[in-house]
Amino acid sequence: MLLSGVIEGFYGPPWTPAERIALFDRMASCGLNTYLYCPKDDLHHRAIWREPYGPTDVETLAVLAAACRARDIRFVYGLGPGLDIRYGDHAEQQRIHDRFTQMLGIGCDGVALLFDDIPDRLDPADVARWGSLAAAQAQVANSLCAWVHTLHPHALVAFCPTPYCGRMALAHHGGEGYLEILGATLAPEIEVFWTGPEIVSREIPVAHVRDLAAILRRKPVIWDNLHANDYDSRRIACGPYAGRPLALRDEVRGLLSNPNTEFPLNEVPLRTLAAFVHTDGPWDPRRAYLQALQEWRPSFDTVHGPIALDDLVLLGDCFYLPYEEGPRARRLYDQARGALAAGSPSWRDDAAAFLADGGRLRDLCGRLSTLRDRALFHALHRRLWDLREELDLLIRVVEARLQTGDALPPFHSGAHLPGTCRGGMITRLQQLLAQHPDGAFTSAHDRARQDDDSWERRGG
Ligand code: GDL
Repeated sequence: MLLSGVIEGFYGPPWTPAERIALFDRMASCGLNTYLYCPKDDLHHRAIWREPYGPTDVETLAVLAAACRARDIRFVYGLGPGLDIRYGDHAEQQRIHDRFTQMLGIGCDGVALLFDDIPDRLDPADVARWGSLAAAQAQVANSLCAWVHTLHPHALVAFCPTPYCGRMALAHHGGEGYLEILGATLAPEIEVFWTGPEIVSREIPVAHVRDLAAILRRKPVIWDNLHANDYDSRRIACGPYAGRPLALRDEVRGLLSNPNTEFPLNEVPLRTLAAFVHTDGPWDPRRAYLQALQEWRPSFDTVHGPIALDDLVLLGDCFYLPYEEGPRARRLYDQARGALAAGSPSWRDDAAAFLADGGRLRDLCGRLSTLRDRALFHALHRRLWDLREELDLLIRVVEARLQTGDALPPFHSGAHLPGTCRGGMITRLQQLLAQHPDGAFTSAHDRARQDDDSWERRGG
């Protein structure tokens, strides 16, 4: 059976127990079967992995395990000892077993050893003993697997390699031949995670996965970061599960999504993943997205009444997928660009269209502050605020242009003073480098110098 479901494996605040129960309900209702617990910022998962959980945490995890069991969902517990483990030290292996004894004891039915995002070098004693990082890690995982299977023959055992995507493998992250050594030495019953060609993969082609499977000597479990947003606090990934052909389902052992950090924002990612897993085809991600938004819409009830589906689509399209906005957002962007373009013969048409659609979206962002579902509002709030602010500014500029004629006059607004508008250290640092469409960064020195001069003139 294909493993399908959710990885709580992002950086940032882990989900609350109540959110996880809501997750399991959603998973059960749409037929997702596996949950992997491994929030990077559960201190016991990585930073203090050697320390056993205290009784309160154990009780919390036991409740989750029971909730999964009641819904026929596999509860896999993941441990990330890679930041500082000494692979050859027997006591370290014992500590790993101790943690999993604790977790298997509360009813989890799968274990995972995760070696992602760790230093890719070995302690000299381990180099002498194992020869490579891959061999050292495989040995720890094999010993865990053998031990777990003596106690629980059907428990899932999974492993995340240090190079976990195509780009890392090409860069020989983890050492020369890491994946080949892993494929040859890791016990065949251990599942291996993989995020695709990239950490956040726009597409995961069948050929890519087949090549990998040949090296690993097993089909991978996809750890899908398509909907993760922990790497950029201004974004949400609310678009559909996309960029993966249906045929991928036959090439992998599982498809698990590591989605948005804010739990309430994951309705579309989860519903469309489930639709992808279960559809008899054909597969149309946009259709699945529209369907999922329709199902999500009741949560968007405000004190002034419901939100129209059309408005929700426009909003969702602004927070779509990592590499693309949805079509309605793209249209809005083109209208705004056209309305500002110098010498464009159609700028007035674009301006009118932008004022209509942009104004609607700006007002919607305001109205959503009265969402009855306050958890949803809190999860959305910062992004809604940012979007509304930028739209509001653009609307004022376009209105000023419409009044003065063809030229775009410099626009001053008492509500957008330098420093309070797009200010702060992070913005200033971002402005030091310009990124080009091919991904390259170059110095934005001249621009930054102008900013610095104006900063100094303001007495900053
Ligand atoms: C990663 C991390 C993951 C994080 C994600 C998105 C894996 C295997 N590890 O590299 O914890 O949430 O990127 O930022 O994906």
